[in-house]
Amino acid sequence: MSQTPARPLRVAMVGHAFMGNTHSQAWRTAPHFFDLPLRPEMAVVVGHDADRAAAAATRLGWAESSADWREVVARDDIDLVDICTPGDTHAEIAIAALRAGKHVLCEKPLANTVAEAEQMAAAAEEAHAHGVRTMVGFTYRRAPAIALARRMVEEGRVGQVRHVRAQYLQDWIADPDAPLSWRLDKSRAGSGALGDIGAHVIDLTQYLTGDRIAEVSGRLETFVKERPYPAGETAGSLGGGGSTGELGPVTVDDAASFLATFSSGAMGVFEATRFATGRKNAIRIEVNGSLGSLAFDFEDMNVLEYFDARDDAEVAGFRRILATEPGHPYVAAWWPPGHGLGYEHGFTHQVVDLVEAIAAGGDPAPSFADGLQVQRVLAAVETSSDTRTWQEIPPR
Ligand code: SOE
Repeated sequence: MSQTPARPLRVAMVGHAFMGNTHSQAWRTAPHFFDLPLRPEMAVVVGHDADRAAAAATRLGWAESSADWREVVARDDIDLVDICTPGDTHAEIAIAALRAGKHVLCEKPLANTVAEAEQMAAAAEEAHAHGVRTMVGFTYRRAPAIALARRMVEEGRVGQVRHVRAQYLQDWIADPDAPLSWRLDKSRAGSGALGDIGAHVIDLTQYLTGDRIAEVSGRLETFVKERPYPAGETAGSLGGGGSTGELGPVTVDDAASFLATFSSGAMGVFEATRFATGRKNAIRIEVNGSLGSLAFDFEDMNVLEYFDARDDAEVAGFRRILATEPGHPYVAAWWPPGHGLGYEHGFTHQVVDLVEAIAAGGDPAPSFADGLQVQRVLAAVETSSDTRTWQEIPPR
């Protein structure tokens, strides 16, 4: 059991829906399984409706609630602001928090536009000089099998990377009657499948390869252009003009695909869709190198497949590594071999890595600068789709 560390890290979380739930369970759990150098205190949860924020505080384990993020961000007794709101509010909250000297953890994608992401990265750089740190919530990096894959690439086990194949497949709006939500509204979400889930595989593939995407040729599609407003919602609350029962516009992509060239020359094929009927949260990544291959599928997230091209042909084949050994990243803190981890553990590991980096004065990754680079790739895919041209992504 961990000793109680002396210094607290007082956290304020803005937003308490799906991501707020995952982040809350991470803040609650991390100190119980990992020896953290700082003691997270779940100080205050913020939501725009005071009653719902108060209920969320009780349900999720926050000491207080507030309906005013500006007042919370300005408080002297808050050290870190955790942003779990839709993308249209990320920049304003993050920049205010950084200027107030708070560390910031921000959900992905970093922002809705490159311009916002640039402002956030600039604010982060300025604050960094005063010891303030930032992180973007690309949590899948912290699935043990993915972190193991990164380690194996670094160790040279796949040699020179030639192909990267990445898919993020969901199907939650394949039904044309699935209602509108903020995720289908460009003014709130920035983009659709591209930014919501494509951003994850952009980050993952760059993390795994240690390389960056240098150019893309993409295509976006919106299959269902109008959907019903959700029951009980006024159209106005989703930025439309109709009333419950009427159809409103979908202003984001349903699916995105793109070809990519990494700066090393490796070729990438990417797909992000909410229309892959039957696929719920399938993040599939395959890396083919001169010495071997790695393959991962989040729907079997404790497994990493590895092919070693140096094996004798007669016995060669993909081996199925169960990434649940104590020597695998993050696993020693949890259960005995074979018992497996889930989606939520990535968020706990995110808290652990962030708290350790803050305490050590290190640089948490992915930082806002990394988030900005992903944002540039997203924008390049969109421009490419609009103009039917290849688009280069400038190095930082
Ligand atoms: C919805 O598509 C979503 O919740 C994403 O927003 C998350 O980032 C992903 O982890 C799961 O799917």
